[in-house]
Amino acid sequence: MTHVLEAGIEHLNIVNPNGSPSVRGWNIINGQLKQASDGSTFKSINPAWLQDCVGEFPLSTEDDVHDALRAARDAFSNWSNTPAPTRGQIIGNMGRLLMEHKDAIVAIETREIGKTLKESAGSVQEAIDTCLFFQSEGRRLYGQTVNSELPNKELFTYRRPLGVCGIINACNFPAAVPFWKMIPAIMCGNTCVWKSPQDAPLLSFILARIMHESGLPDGVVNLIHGKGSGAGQHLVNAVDKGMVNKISFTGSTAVGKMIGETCGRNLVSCSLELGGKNPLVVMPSANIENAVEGAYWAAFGTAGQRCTSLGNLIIHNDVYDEFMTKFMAKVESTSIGDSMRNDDVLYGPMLSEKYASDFLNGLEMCESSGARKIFGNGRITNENKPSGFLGDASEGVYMWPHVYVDVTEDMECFHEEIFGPVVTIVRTESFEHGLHLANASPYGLSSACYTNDRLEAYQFKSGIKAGMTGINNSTTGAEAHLPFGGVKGSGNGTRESGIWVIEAYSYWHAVNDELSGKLQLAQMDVDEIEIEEAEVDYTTLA
Ligand code: UN1
Repeated sequence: MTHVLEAGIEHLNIVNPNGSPSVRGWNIINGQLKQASDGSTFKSINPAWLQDCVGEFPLSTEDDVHDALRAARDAFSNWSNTPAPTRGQIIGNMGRLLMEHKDAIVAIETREIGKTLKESAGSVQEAIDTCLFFQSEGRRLYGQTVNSELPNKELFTYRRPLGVCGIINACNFPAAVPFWKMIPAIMCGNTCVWKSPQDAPLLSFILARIMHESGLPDGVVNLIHGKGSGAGQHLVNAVDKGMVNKISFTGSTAVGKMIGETCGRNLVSCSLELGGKNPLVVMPSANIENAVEGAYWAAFGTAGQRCTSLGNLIIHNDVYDEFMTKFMAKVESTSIGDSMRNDDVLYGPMLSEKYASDFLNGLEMCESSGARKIFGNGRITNENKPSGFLGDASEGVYMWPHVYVDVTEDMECFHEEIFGPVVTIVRTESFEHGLHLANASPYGLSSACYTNDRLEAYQFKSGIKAGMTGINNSTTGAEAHLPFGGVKGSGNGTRESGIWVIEAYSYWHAVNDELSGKLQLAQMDVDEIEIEEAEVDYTTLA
C-alpha cells in the first residue's frame, strides 16, 4: 500500500483490481496527518471496477471532528488578520497547482466516482476557475465609505469573516463544489473543517494536500473523512455546542432541512444547495435538433447525477411525435461504460452502490405512480444490457437510461427528484400550461425552455420560479462566476459562486468615526432644513 503523501499525484491513479486498498489516506488536522482516534477505517471503491479499491480512509469519530474544529478555531485569528491580497495569492497558487496536476487529478476523479474523463476535467476546471476568480477578489473584498448625516463624522463598512465554517459536499462534483465553498470562505478570512464525501475521499485528500502545498497555513482547512451519518452528523451537532459559525452543505433536501433547523435554533448562518426536479419545456418554435440534444445531455450526462440534471421534460403536443422520435433514437444508441477504458462513452457507472440502490427505488416510484416506461431495464448486467454498453457489466455499477411517458402532475414521480439516468415526460397543450407544469414541483433549482418565440422566452424567464434558467440550453452548465443556487425546496436562498457567494461567508460591519470632538446624536442633532415658501408662483408660469 502506498503512502498517499509519499506518492506523486501522478502515481495515485493506477487501477489496482486485486481488491486490496491502493493507498492509505489520512485526515489532515492542523496540517498533521491523522488516523481516526479509534483506528477505524472505510474503503473507497471504483464504481466502474468494483475490484479496484482506491484506498482506505479514517472513519472519523466525534473526537476527531472536535479536534479539527479546535484547530480551525486556533488558526482563525492569524488567518483572518492575514491581508486579503495575500490570502488571494495563496488561492491563486492553488489554481496554478491544480492546472499543473490537472490530468492526474481528473483521472483520480474518474477512478473514484466513475464520471467520464471529459466531465471530470470539467469539474476540476470549475475548481481552477474558482481559484482564479477569487485570487483577484482578494485584492477587492471592498467595503464602502458612507456619508454621515452629521458633520465631522465618517461612516464605513467592512466585510468581516464569520469564523469556523463546516463544509459538507456530495461526491458528484468532488472538486468543483468544495472549492465553490472553501475558496470564498478562506478568501474572506474564515477557517474550515471539511467533511469529505464518503465516495470521494482520495480526491478530497489530494485537493487538501494541494491547498497546503500552495502556502495555506496549517489549521486553515482541516479535512476529516467519514460518513454523512457519522462525521458529517458530528460536524452539524457541533453547531449546538457553539463550535461552528457557518455550515455550507450540498446534498439532499431532507438533510438540508435538518441542518437548517440546527443552524436556525443557534442563529448560525447556513448555505444550503439542495435537490431539484428541473423542468425543460420544448415549444413548437424551437429548433428541435437543439432541443433534443440539450434534453438528452441534461437527462443522461453524468448518468443524471447532477443536481441540475433534467427531471421533467415538458413537450408541446404539436412537436411531441417529432421530438420523441429523435430523442428516443439518441437514447437507444447511448454509449455507456468505464471512461478509463473506453473512449466516447456518454456516461459511466453510478457514483456508488448506494446511489444505485436509491436510483432503483426511484424507478419503483415511477412504476407505482403509474408512469409508462418506454425505455430502460434497471441495472445493467451482462445478460441485460443496452446495445451501447461497452465492457464487462459485472465489473461495475451501471444503469440503463430510462424514459417514462404519460407523466402527469398528480403523480409522485412528477414531484420527486430521482438522482440517476431517468427522465419523466409530460405533455403540454400550451405555453401557459407548460410554464405552469415547470413551476408545479416543490423544487426550484434549474430550468430551461427551448423556443424561438422571443415573447415566450421572456415570459418563461420572468414566470419561472427557479434560481437558474437556460433559454435554448440544457438545465446544466453553471459557470464559476454566475450565482448558483435555488428557490423553494432547492435551498435557503443563499448562492454559490461569483461575487454573490461573498455574502454567504462574511458579515457587514458598519463603523462610525466621530471626529467632531463631541457627542452628536444621529437623527436628533441633525440640522433641520425648513421648507421655505416659494417667492415665485410657479403655477402662473405655465
Ligand atoms: C451539482 O450537481 O451539485 O451546472 C453541481 C452544473 C455544474 C455544477 C453542478 N457546473 O451542472
